[in-house]
This record gives sequence, structure tokens and C-alpha cells, in this order.
Amino acid sequence: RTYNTAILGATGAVGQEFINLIEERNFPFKNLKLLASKRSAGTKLMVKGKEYVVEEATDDSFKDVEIALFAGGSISKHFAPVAVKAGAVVIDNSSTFRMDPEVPLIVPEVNPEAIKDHKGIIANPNCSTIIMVMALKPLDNIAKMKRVVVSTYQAVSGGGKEAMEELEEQLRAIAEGTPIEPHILPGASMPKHYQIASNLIPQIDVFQDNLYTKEEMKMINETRKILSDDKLRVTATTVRVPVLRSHAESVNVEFDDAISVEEAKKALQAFPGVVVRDNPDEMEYPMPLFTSGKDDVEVGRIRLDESVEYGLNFWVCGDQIRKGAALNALQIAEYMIEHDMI
Ligand code: 2RA
Repeated sequence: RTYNTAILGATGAVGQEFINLIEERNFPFKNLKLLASKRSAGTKLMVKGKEYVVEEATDDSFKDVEIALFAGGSISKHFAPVAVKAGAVVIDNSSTFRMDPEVPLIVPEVNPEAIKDHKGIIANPNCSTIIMVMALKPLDNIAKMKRVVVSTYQAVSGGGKEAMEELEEQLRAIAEGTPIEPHILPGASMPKHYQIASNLIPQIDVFQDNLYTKEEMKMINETRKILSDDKLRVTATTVRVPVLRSHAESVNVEFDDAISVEEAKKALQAFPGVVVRDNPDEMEYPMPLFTSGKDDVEVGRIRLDESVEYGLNFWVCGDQIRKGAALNALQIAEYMIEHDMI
């Protein structure tokens, strides 16, 4: 059967990827509503050869909608309950409801069993969290994890379309020798802005009292919720790098018991949505060049951490807009359809 579907935030990077994916994956939509803020209303977008006009999202937008895909942002706080009240299941890419105990936080390959507890809203995790837990889960299945240390190298796409445009502008400016006037990263509303081209910015989102950024705290808290392990020790450093749309992460994991590189590779390769690209003799390892625009998360540089009794280091890359946001959310909807949950 087909489902009345709405996309809120249809004109942003994630919203546009939702459209790409519902075409590519032949998502079974009946009627499709493209919704956005007043500013973007009127935009014309093609979906499966048909022209759609983006409508301004209002409290009446969700009548008869069965599946509402929210691209993210603060508007979720208002419209998610409105859409649920209208009878829709909301899959929300914003951070608004992720840590709400009433809201499942889902990576379909990792914790699909938690979807059934939803009360209308299902939260899509933060992109850097999704990419990391896709690699952690297969390892946790064979050896109990006790501590995770992650350093991320996050693409500018995480900052939205404007941040991607800013990197491209700055690369052109460097090539032409024209001045660079940063105005988006690390955050458009922040008091200071820094050049990202040929630079690294060790700040994603705002600082908390504990001197971690909100992004780092998301990785810590969301990982524990998704893996249902509030004893798992996690620490994170998240960094913005001049890459367009794939996040990369250096991960160190300590386990309660032994795990070999071979066992880890086997478990990772067998996990849906993960590809092991790991052959140092052939200089083969994951890079944004390989993962951008693709669905799979790639893992490589797998090696023992010989500084502890049972530890592994690895490197993981994944497309921030696809598996990090739109694909994961759509896969949640697909899972719910396959399991008659809508
Ligand atoms: C970022 N994960 O990369 C955050 C939000 N998408 O900016």
C-alpha cells in the first residue's frame, strides 16, 4: 500500500536528500507534501518527474498525513506534536526529542526493537552518532564494550547548505587570491566566525558548562541511549574540517574481554550498512572521497590498541546527509512499513 507523506524542511540539504532517496528507493508515497518555512514557500521541486510547489508549514499542513519526515531544526518542537495529533508518525531529524524517554532514538540496523515503544515521534540521532554506532554495534555484539573515545572530522554539510556554500566560496577565494569573509562556521548565530578552508575548527555547536560542546555531549548521551548502556563510558572531541559531505571519525574502544582484528573485521563486514575497507598493504582505507553520496558506512585502519588489555582502534567514514540524516530517517519509515507499524 502507499502512504500520505510529508517532508518538513524540504528545501534544505537534508530535505533535498529525502527527495532524492524517495525517488531512488521508490518509497511508497501516495500524496506527497513538501513543507518549509514561509521564506522557502513557493519553491518548485521535481519529484519523480512531477513538479511540486513547497508550501509554508502551518498547523493545518498535516491533515491526512501518515508519515512526516522532519529534516531538522527548531521548528520540530512546534510541528512534531501537531503532526502526531493529526495522526501522523513523525520521524524527526532534529535534536529536540532525542533524549526524551518517551521517544525512541533509532538506527534501524542497531536498535529497531525500540521503535515499537513510540508514541508518535521517533527521533533520528545526530549524524556523527549514527556513523559511529553503525561500527560500534557489530563489535559490541561480540565483545562487551566498556569505554569509547572518539575524535571526529566532520564535513561542513553538517552546518547546512550555507556552510557547504561557504567552503566552496572560500576555496575559490584562495584560488583567486581574493579576500575571505567567514560568516557561517562554526555557527551562523555565533558571535565569531572562522575560515574553514585549509583550517580546522574544534567547535561544533555551543560550549556547555563542562567545556564540552553540545555536539560532543550528543555523541556521548545518544550513543548510550541507542545501545541501551548507560554504564558505557564515552568521551568525544568533535572538529569541523574542510570536507563537503562525509564525516570521518577516529574511534578507540576498550572491551571487557578479548577481541581480535580478524573477529572485528568479520563482524563489521557482516553488519548491514557497513563495508570494511581495510588493506594497509594496498593503502586501502575509508575516505570521504569514497563514502560521499553513498549509503554505506566504511570502516578501516582496524588495529589492536596495545596500550590496554583489550582495545581496538578504527577509522569510520559515512555520508553525513545520507546515512547521517535522511537515509537513516527514511530507513526507519521503511522498517515501520515492512513491520506494519504505520
Ligand atoms: C553537524 N552534527 O555536523 C551536526 C548537525 N548536523 O553540524
